[in-house]
Amino acid sequence: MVSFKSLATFGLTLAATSAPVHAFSSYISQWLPVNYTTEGGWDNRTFYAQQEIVAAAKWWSDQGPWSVLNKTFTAPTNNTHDYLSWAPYYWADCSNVQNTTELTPQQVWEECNYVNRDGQFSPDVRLVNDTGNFQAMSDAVFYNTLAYKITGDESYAQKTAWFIDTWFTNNATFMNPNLNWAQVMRGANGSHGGQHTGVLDLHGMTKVVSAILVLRALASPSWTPQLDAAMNDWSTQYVNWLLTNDIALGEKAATNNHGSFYFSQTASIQVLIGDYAGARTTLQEYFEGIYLNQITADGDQPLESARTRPYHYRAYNAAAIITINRIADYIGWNTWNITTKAGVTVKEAVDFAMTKPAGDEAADELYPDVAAIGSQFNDPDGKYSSWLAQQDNTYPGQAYFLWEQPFTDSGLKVYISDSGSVESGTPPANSGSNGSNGSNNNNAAAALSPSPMVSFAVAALFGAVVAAAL
Ligand SMILES: *[C@@H]1O[C@H](CO)[C@@H](O)[C@H](O)[C@H]1NC(C)=O
Ligand SMILES: *[C@@H]1O[C@H](CO)[C@@H](O)[C@H](O)[C@H]1NC(C)=O
Ligand SMILES: *[C@@H]1O[C@H](CO)[C@@H](O)[C@H](O)[C@H]1NC(C)=O
Ligand SMILES: *[C@@H]1O[C@H](CO)[C@@H](O)[C@H](O)[C@H]1NC(C)=O
Ligand SMILES: *[C@@H]1O[C@H](CO)[C@@H](O)[C@H](O)[C@H]1NC(C)=O
Ligand SMILES: *[C@@H]1O[C@H](CO)[C@@H](O)[C@H](O)[C@H]1NC(C)=O
Ligand SMILES: *[C@@H]1O[C@H](CO)[C@@H](O)[C@H](O)[C@H]1NC(C)=O
Ligand SMILES: *[C@@H]1O[C@H](CO)[C@@H](O)[C@H](O)[C@H]1NC(C)=O
Ligand SMILES: *[C@@H]1O[C@H](CO)[C@@H](O)[C@H](O)[C@H]1NC(C)=O
Ligand SMILES: *[C@@H]1O[C@H](CO)[C@@H](O)[C@H](O)[C@H]1NC(C)=O
Ligand SMILES: CC(=O)N[C@H]1CO[C@H](CO)[C@@H](O)[C@@H]1O
Repeated sequence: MVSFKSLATFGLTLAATSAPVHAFSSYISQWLPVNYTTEGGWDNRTFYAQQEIVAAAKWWSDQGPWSVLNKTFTAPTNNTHDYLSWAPYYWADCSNVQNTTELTPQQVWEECNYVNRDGQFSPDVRLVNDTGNFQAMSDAVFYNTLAYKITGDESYAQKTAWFIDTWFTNNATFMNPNLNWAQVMRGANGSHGGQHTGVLDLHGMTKVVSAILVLRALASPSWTPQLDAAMNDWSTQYVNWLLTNDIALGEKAATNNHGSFYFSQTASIQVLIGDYAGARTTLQEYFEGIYLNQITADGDQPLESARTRPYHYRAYNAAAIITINRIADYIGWNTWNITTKAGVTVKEAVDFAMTKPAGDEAADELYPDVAAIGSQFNDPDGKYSSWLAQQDNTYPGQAYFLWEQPFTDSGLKVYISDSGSVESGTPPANSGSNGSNGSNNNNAAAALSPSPMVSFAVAALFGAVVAAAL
């Protein structure tokens, strides 16, 4: 039932400032096509997407590094290395407590009952923010790896290695390789233990893993043999937890997006440690298991449409399936045409999702899925590109346009603004962007870059703002 989403909404509530800020995208789920990324030589239509990626890498980097030790709370073990998160959609209802004065936060967490409000974030849930920090780390790793390839500047790879070391392997700051305390149920009637739904908190591992595969393939000096060995060691322990622990197996049994992300996360880590046979078994279990009932003949994903935020959840599960297909690609198994019981694939799931209005949900969550299907299935009649062009006339400047190729830019003109946002058209004459006025260029990355770069004044502002949330 439970998922987590929209740090955007949450961060804005808690930390809004007056400064307008550009939100760099945090994609739901990605698996970089490793050979395509490593080989480079991309079509120059991706020029602005590349610039956007470099700006995003810088923006995320300025906020790091991140560690589970950053939080001021600990799990009930008192072990500072334990990952901890609270159940996101459970709200305190203190009507069971006969209090005559305000309760302290601690009393609320212990004495009040907690009630599920699907899709709505409990206001204080990110006081324990390992979830947000992991997401930020995974995005920083993802964008910095791409920026490294784009610019050839080793400092981006150094950042990637630093962020990975700090979160996973550094002796002082590492996370224990388990999720025993994820999405903990608080309250008088809560279990105070981790729930299987919390395994979803690390679904962004696919971004980290595919980035590491790229660094390995590029033989980056920053990705040292020591770090590689330490990360393999961590991953071996963690995947063992995923494959055997009861909490993890509960998530594996989930039939909706939770199950899908269990399989994408697990298979990706098996690939990282070189266990391709294990990865294949994991993927096969998905395609012969929960996948079969996830998409109906009309392309609906009924388990997602039933939720309080159906547009988000359809895009979310489709993103998981796309990632699963890409991991299979990596180990040399083309699964894109494997059908559900109803005879359809993720293509039909995205087709269906495209027909539904976003309502008050974030419309752009679906765009990377649409581009993925368009590039993977060649978009012969321009259905996906013309839909995207209608929804977002800046899409050729969005990061995903770099790796969702081949895919047309629909002839759209874009540029990257001083703050790093993708804009439609050509830059205003006196804009600081694109070299016409270098005075506000504070982007070290651009300065170091051997390739032509826009000058970005990327503001390091309040965190939290992510366009395409989880
Ligand atoms: C790539 O496109 C950009 C933007 O249109 C242009 O400035 C640049 O010269 C192009 N580079 C090449 C190698 O064509
Ligand atoms: C989070 O922890 C890392 C590792 O100790 C540290 O370098 C970083 O400054 C911390 N971040 C914050 C915001 O405290
Ligand atoms: C954790 O610390 C608290 C407060 O000091 C203590 O009451 C509790 O017994 C400790 N838990 C464990 C598992 O050591
Ligand atoms: C009881 O505590 C809750 C939580 O602090 C608070 O919202 C509520 O107003 C309190 N009740 C009274 C009568 O003070
Ligand atoms: C906790 O109590 C609330 C209010 O009575 C109820 O709605 C909820 O289902 C309970 N949760 C659990 C896990 O029992
Ligand atoms: C790691 O930390 C532990 C305890 O904090 C210490 O005993 C051990 O020697 C450290 N290992 C390394 C390689 O620094
Ligand atoms: C990626 O490149 C490697 C090395 O050239 C090759 O062995 C592998 O088959 C390629 N993978 C895919 C999915 O094309
Ligand atoms: C699906 O199968 C068709 C027919 O064999 C093939 O042309 C197409 O390339 C396949 N799609 C993908 C994404 O592999
Ligand atoms: C260049 O940008 C700076 C900072 O935005 C601005 O103050 C200045 O007027 C601009 N100069 C020109 C020639 O546009
Ligand atoms: C949670 O972490 C993210 C990423 O570091 C940050 O942007 C966000 O502001 C944090 N949320 C809160 C409530 O601190
Ligand atoms: C389209 C365009 O004008 N691109 C330019 C942006 O700025 C960089 C660096 O100043 C130039 O190299 C690009 O040609």
